[in-house]
Amino acid sequence: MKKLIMFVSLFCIVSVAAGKVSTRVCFTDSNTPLVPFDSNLPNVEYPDIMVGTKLMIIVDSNVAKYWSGSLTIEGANMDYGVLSCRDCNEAILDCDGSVLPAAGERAQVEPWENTGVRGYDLYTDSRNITPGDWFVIDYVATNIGLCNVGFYDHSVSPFEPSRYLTFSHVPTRDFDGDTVVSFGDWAILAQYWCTPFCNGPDWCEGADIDRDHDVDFGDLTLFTDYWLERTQPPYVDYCAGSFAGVE
Ligand SMILES: [Ca+2]
Ligand SMILES: [Ca+2]
Repeated sequence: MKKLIMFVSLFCIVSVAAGKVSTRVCFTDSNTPLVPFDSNLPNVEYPDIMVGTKLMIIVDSNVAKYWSGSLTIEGANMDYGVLSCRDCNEAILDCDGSVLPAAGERAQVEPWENTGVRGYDLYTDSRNITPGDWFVIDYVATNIGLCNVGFYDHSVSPFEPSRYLTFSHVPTRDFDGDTVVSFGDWAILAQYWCTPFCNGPDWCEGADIDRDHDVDFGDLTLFTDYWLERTQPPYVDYCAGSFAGVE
């Protein structure tokens, strides 16, 4: 019996270590990974990000095999986040810039949209595929709340996501809209310090971060948590190999 358990355990380890197509997420401005709370759970939840934050979702693989899948946002989730591809050729519905070299020369990223769902289908080449980063799709947080991005592996099911990537969006601290949380935003917070009459939708230019109608130490704490972070930063290349292995 003990040998059987050992064999089954070994088999499981080998299965997990076998070929795998996964996702990882990075901030667009710095290639810094956004590390999930627990990458081993079926659905991957990420720490809070500010509204306006731009991320990259990279689909990578440790095997060289043909693969197809999708990234989608559906239903009410579309009110909170938006996916986009790079260098979209609308005439042929293909996004060259979202295809990375390891996916093969003829790999494709195809945008599509139906009622209540928008997404991108991802196809590797049938040849010349190598392990590594295959595709990159951009994501931006557009509203306060949760957004579930569906990741489909068509070899598992073309109809049900293999997992959801869940992003949690909190109010921006970039009150002056210059894409970085810095002294200009600090000045706005100071301007409203101890103001007791903040109301939506303005919330004292956003300085009442916790939306409790005043600007006090609670807001200051929430503000400093994001000091010098960026929202919609300049475009940079995808985060090649910076954090392989995290789903
Ligand atoms: Ca700012
Ligand atoms: Ca407040």
